[in-house]
Amino acid sequence: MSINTVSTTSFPGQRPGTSGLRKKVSVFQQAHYLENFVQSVFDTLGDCAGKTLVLGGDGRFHNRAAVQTILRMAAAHGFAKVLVGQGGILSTPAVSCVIRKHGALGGIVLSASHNPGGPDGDFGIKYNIANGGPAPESVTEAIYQRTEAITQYRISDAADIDLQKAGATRIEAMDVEVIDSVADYAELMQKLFDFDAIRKLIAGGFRLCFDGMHAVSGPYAKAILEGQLGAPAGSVINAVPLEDFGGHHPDPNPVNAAQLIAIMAADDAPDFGAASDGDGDRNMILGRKFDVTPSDSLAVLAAHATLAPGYRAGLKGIARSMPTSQAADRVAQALGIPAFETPTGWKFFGNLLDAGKATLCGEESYGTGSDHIREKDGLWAVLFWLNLLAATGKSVEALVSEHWARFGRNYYSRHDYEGVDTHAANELMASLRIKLATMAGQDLGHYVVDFADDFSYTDPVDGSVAQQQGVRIVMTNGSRIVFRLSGTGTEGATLRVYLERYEADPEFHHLPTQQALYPLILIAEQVAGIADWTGRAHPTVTT
Ligand code: G16
Repeated sequence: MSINTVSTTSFPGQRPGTSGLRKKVSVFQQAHYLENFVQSVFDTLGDCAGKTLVLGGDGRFHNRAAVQTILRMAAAHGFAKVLVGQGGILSTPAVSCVIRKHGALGGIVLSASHNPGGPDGDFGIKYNIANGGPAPESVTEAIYQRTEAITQYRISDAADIDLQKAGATRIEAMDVEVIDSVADYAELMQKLFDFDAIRKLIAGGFRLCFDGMHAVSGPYAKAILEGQLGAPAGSVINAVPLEDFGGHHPDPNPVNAAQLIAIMAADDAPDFGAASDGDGDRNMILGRKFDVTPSDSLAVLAAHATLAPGYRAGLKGIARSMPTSQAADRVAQALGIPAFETPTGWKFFGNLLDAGKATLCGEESYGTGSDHIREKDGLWAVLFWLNLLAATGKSVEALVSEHWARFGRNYYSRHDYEGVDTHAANELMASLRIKLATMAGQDLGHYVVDFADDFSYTDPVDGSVAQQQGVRIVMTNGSRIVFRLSGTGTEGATLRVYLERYEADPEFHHLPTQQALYPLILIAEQVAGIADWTGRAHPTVTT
């Protein structure tokens, strides 16, 4: 074995987006592309002697090859040890959990999350810091600057290691430990939730269906839901991770999880349905013939949190991303705890969690989590719901309907226009920004504009500022329209339009969502000139 220094030249555009660097697999397969980015991460970290790195991914195409490359580079950079998931598999929440439990310097997650996989699909890489969470923008920006200047990287010429067998081996002077992908994570879940109560619920005939979407959470769900909690075999569907996710889009929303939606819509549907995404950090929650929006899920979990053993002491605060509905704010107000509004991106929750300002966090993009780790956590949300259902004996629909009756309902929907011409999308946003200054007080049919701005966030812990985080038009009655461009797509631009209407009167709590939001949808299309700029009469995906 020897360590070689390889000359390289920089690639343009290796700037991490909302959640790491995401590109087509073919881009990552170019010679030196992955190596340049990894060396830039290591250079940004500096001396790693004596330090431990955690490494794993969601099992998508190119995962194993990338793991072997990164191991050889970590050895060349002088890491003392790497903990790598068996088969190269670790869900994003599991990486966060393992970093924290083992006091690692950080971790590398190989995933493009909910984006499709396979040779023609997407690949991604993300660095997480010692608190287990995504690197903040100061770090990702330093990594990017390094990718622009890189001229060489260092790599061992050691042979591939056997990722299938748990146990210890060495590359150069570095210890490599192949760890059980599920064990540390499952141990943490047992501390947070009342497994006995959930076991009893299931033994009593309560039926559930979890859709692993042929992505990373299948093995975790099998081990915990079927193995530890006694759900009958087959309760977890699409449980085997596949390199191309079976050709599907591993994105847990009513459009992409169509099989689960059909199961939950049947007359003999299970009591509870859920799905997770490519890397296991997202969740979708369903009741029998009933779906729960991610924003409502956060609010319901917050309102009942003390029923779960890990949250008995109560919540310190609740944080949500700006486009997420304001339902959770109402719970925070009732509990007398602070509510935080951050830009889109889980990394913005890290400081609030570290500082003990927030306990629960959530995003409209099917992400929910807490201070137990520093990533959103799909299976954690599922277990939290199961704990609440076991503790209250109520159905999903009853819990949500009662919540609306108490707090009012925030009707909510997101309209995505995918694969839009990037220039046109930027022009649309620019033209919206020009209108902002004159919008306050404008009469828009059923609504009067209270204020309109481009969301800017000052982190209450370190004072860092993030600007241009989404154009919002807020009506005098609290209803809102938000426009922003996605930071996770790999083809053209994706325009996201977020629509929210608050309804206090229980008599109007059971309208079809798109109908309830129709006047706002029309305003959004007109104000932004969506059809003119994008050439699209309708969104690609409505959730
Ligand atoms: C990532 C981020 C989330 C964000 C989501 C969508 O999730 O971690 O915070 O809400 O992308 O971002 P955008 O609207 O910019 O596409 P994931 O699950 O893809 O890592």
